[in-house]
This record gives sequence, structure tokens and C-alpha cells, in this order.
Amino acid sequence: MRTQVVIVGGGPSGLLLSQLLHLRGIESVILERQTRAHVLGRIRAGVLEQGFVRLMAEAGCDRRLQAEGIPHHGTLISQDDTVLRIDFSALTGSSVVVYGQTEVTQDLYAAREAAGGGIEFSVEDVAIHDADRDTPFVTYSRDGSERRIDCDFIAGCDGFHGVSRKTIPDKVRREFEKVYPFGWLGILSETPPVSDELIYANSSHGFALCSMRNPRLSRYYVQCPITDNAADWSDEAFWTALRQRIPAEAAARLETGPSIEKSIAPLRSFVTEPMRWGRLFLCGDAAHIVPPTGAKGLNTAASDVHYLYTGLRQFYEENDAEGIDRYSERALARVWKAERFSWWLTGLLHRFPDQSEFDTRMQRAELDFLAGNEAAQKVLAENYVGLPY
Ligand code: RFL
Ligand code: PHB
Repeated sequence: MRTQVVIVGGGPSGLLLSQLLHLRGIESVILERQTRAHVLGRIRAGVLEQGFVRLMAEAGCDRRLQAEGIPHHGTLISQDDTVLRIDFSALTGSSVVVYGQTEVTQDLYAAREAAGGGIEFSVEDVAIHDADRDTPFVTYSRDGSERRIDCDFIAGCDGFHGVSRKTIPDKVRREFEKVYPFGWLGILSETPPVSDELIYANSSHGFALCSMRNPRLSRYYVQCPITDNAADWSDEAFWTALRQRIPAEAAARLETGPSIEKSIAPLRSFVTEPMRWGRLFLCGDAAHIVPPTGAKGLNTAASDVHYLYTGLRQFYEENDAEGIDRYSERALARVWKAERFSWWLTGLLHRFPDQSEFDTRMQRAELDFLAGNEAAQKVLAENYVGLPY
């Protein structure tokens, strides 16, 4: 079999890229290790930048996002009972949209399927061959039989644990990493969100985040030791921890209920360079990870897709390789800024195991400065709503 672009990984990056290419008449095949139900069962991102929303519109997949996504014009940052509002609209003229990654993925699957797009689920042993030559190909197995697809390019959209990144030889690949000494315990509960806007809470008990998926579905997180097991956290223990960390007036109106999902995510900053090797291009979590504090993971995956899609179009439509040649450089320039923002916000809001009283005072002073300085708020807001691409 032959196609123009083999896309390894059917998460949001791979699906979005495939749909955008399809609308330009560029053929692709997606190879996904899991089943569709498994991919849709992962509860992840909730906050979309306008750049992401524009790409979904360009992909013809924004009908439900426009109808059901909730625009957020600001966010709340609390330090115990002191609350600061960052007004995105006033500070940047822009805003974000709350719409779950599950919904994004569902909309993209629906579009790919309506267009008869090739997605192979439950594939095993994906291997990328000859990416440094002009005739690359990908092998895999499915239902016990070995298969091969020849192609022009390979997009490695297979997340942090995928095979694409590791295909780049060690002598070419450089990796930069910071692992944080805590995780986020997250729950989903069928209760109304405690606040119309997200609350990022710094407290002496640790960080907490109040988010949502829709007016009847809340998403909450509390910082926890990375050694904890989600199954050992009862719902009651979770609600108690959350109440302790958010402002008292929010805690007083918090509606609790049974959790319908509960999991722990580790926090990591990670970048691999370069993001291109020959005819292989890495996209999204395959190339970089951010701690979720700045809501940048999915959004940075989307900016990679934008640069790669633009480069591939330029190649196929204008016979010009400039876009793909500069893909790694362009994507990384934006990735590092998202890394910096996520790292900074994580440091500002979490309790570190070795944190001294001095460190705590530094966090307080920075939050206090932020509260009184519009320029500092603007920097935060510009990064949160998303840097341009
Ligand atoms: P994904 O979603 O990991 O998809 C990769 C796909 O590749 C498949 N795969 C393979 N397929 C074939 N062969 C192999 N060898 C394969 N290995 C893997 C996998 O099964 C999977 O389907 O990567 P992608 O598409 O790059 O998307 C990235 C996003 O999922 C991720 O950045 C975000 O979820 C991060 N994130 C957030 N991002 C935001 O922009 N805003 C947020 O509010 C936000 N909140 C979050 C988050 C991530 C979280 N967790 C759990 C890590 C909150 C959390 C808790
Ligand atoms: C979420 O709703 O899952 C979410 C929102 C904001 C973040 C991280 C996760 O910074």
C-alpha cells in the first residue's frame, strides 16, 4: 500500500493533521495503537486557545465547538483567601474556550470517518524505516498479519510513549527534561462547577485547580505526592483536600458528588530537538511535554500541526520545501515559550517538598506584585490565551 503521509498516532494531533491535509487533497493514513473507545476515554485537556479554535474551523470541525464551547474571558488565581482576577479580554483582546479534549477528538473522528479517511486502530509493532532517505516506509501488524505502507512523509503524532521520537538516532537527538516532585490527582464529577471561571489556587496545603467541562460537569485537581495511588484516594478525601486549598467562599458553595473518573498525572517539562529527521516530523506530545498548569499541551500540539500542515501544503501545492525545512525551527521557537510559561506558573503555584519559608515568601511576593502590576498581568494573560502563530 502507498499513501502520501503516514501519521503514527490517532490522538488530537494526528487526527487534526490528517483532516487538514485531506481538505487540501493530500492523502494520509493514521495508525493508532489503541481502540477508538480507549482514546476517547482519556480525560485530558479542557482549555483551547483561539489558534486551536481557528484550526478546528479550518478543518471544518468546529460546529459543536462553536455551539457548546464556553468562552472564558478571565481566570482567577488565589493565594489562600486572596483572589486575583486576570482579565484576558481587557488585557489582550482575546479569550480561551473551555471544550474538552474528548469532545475535540470525537469531532475529529466523526469528520475523518465521514470523509472515508483511513484510520487503522489496534495496530502493533509500528516501525519507521528509511526516514533519512527519499523512500521511507512504515511497517506494523494488525490482526496477526504484517503490513507495510510506503509514503513520502511520516508524521510522528504518537505521544510521549510513542515510537517516532526514538526512531531519531541518539547521536542526532537531544532531550531536555525536568521532572517535578509531585503529580495532579484529577476527578470528574457530575456537579455544577464551583465558579464560572477557572480557579488556580496556591495554598499552604498545596496547589488546586477548579475547572469544568460544561455547566453540569466539573473537573477538579489537587497536587499530590507522585508516589500516591489514585485508588487510595476516597472521594471524601479528595473533596476535603480541595476545600482546604481554595478560597473559603468558594469552598462554602462547592457542590460535591461521586467522582466518575479519578487519575493521577505526573508533571514533567520535556523537549526533544530537532523535531524533524529526514522525512519524519514529530508533532505534539511526541516531541514535548509541559506540566498542565498553563493548559498548553494540546494547544502546543495544535501549533505544531499548523506549521507542519502549512509546510506540507507548500511542498505539494507549490513544490517548495521551505516550510518543511524550517518546520523544526519554527515549531521549537513557540514550544520553548510554552515550556517557559508552564514551568514558571508551576513554580509559582505549587508547594515543593523542599520548599523553604524563603521560597514561600518569594511566591507570595510574586503573586502580590502580579496583583498590583498590570504589565505583569498582561504578560501572564498573553501567554495564557496563546502566543501568535
Ligand atoms: P496523545 O493525545 O498522547 O496521542 C498520541 C496517540 O498516539 C497513540 N500511540 C501510538 N499509535 C501507534 N503506534 C504507537 N507505537 C503508538 N504510541 C502511542 C496513542 O495511543 C495516542 O492515541 O498526543 P497528541 O495527539 O500530541 O496530543 C497531546 C495532548 O493529548 C496533550 O498535550 C494534552 O492532553 C495535555 N493537557 C492539556 N493540554 C492543553 O492544551 N490544555 C489543558 O487544559 C490540558 N490539560 C493535559 C491536561 C494533559 C493531562 N494529562 C493527563 C497528561 C490535563 C491533564 C491531566
Ligand atoms: C482541565 O480542565 O482539565 C484543565 C484546565 C486548565 C489547566 C489544566 C487542565 O491548566
